[in-house]
Amino acid sequence: MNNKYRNKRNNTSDNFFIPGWNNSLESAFSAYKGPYVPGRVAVRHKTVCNILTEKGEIQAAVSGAMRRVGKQPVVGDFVVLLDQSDINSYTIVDILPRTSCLSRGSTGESGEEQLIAANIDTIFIVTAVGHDLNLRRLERYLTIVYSSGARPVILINKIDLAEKLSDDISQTIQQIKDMAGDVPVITLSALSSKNLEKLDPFMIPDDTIALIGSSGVGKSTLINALFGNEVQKTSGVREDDDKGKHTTTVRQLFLLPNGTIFIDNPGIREIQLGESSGGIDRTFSDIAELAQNCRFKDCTHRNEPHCAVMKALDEGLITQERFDSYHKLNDELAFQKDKAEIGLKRLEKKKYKGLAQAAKKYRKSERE
Ligand SMILES: Nc1nc2c(ncn2[C@@H]2O[C@H](COP(=O)(O)OP(=O)(O)OP(=O)(O)O)[C@@H](O)[C@H]2O)c(=O)[nH]1
Ligand SMILES: [Mg+2]
Ligand SMILES: [Zn+2]
Repeated sequence: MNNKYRNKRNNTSDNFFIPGWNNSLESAFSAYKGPYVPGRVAVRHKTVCNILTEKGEIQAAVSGAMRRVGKQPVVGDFVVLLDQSDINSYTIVDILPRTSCLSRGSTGESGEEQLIAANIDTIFIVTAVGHDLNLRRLERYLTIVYSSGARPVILINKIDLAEKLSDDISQTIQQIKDMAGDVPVITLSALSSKNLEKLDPFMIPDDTIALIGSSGVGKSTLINALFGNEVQKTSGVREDDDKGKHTTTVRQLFLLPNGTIFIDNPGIREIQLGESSGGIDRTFSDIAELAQNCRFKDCTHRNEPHCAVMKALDEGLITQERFDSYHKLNDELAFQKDKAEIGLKRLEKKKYKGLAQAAKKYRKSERE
């Protein structure tokens, strides 16, 4: 089938398409022979997903076979659907290979990764002038974004609140820029549209952009500003009592008229690192580079002799805060890994118990 057809953007009312569809997805999908159609997950509810297909937006649940192996689609996933539209039914039977996958680690007991969204090209890490502006928090976000495979961009919103930038704020912004290295850092105001045009280079048709950040930093306001009308509800609360209040509760995919795809996310309260080890090295590339000169290959930069990282700390080349933050994130990662292993073992035990019980039941029924 013609890939252009699936991806067409001359969106007259009966002309639907799959946002972000491309040739490699087309060839992955061509392995499916039978009554199958592709689609992209726009919203995930508890039991069903809203999916954009060439026939429009439909709802579908995940097949039993997928559930049994723990395969769960997330927003942004391209999926294969069993098309039984004659009886008004679609079932998700597979997930096409992901190019990127954003996870915020595990918050539950099981230690399983919590996937947020998939197939994202660019992630806007949104923070705002005020109490959210924090170097250490941004290091954390950068780490999970780097591990996702998407390109990070840091947005400092609500710059209108700092009409005349106080020394404090401009100093923090400079520190963020220094920390971010090659990552673009853009100050803007979603409310007054100041510097909104600086986002133009990222507004690439067929690219998918996700917004993440704390609750109340203005992610949905920014989406509305980019769309030029209200597509998302925003909170009307005052600056100082918006803490912990979540206005956006559903993760959702939007299509900008130029063809760029946006995913708005609920505010993240707590970011865990999950499997982000590669992300740490990229976020702390200064430390990773210094570490090449440590005497021991597996130097942990804590108490080993001839440690280039500790030497740089002594000489003031890296700050104590950054050094501490590096260790804190690494410790956390080690903890998460342990937890994931324990969780996995527990899960296996549970599965085994289930099997043993089933076998017992079977043997009993045999005897009867
Ligand atoms: N002064 C100022 N206020 C802003 C700006 N952008 C957003 N706000 C306000 O900040 C509040 C929160 O905005 P939202 O867009 O709902 O924040 P959010 O990040 O989507 O929050 P959650 O959906 O809870 O994650 C609202 O009252 C907005 O009007 C800005 O650039 N300047
Ligand atoms: Mg929101
Ligand atoms: Zn070292």
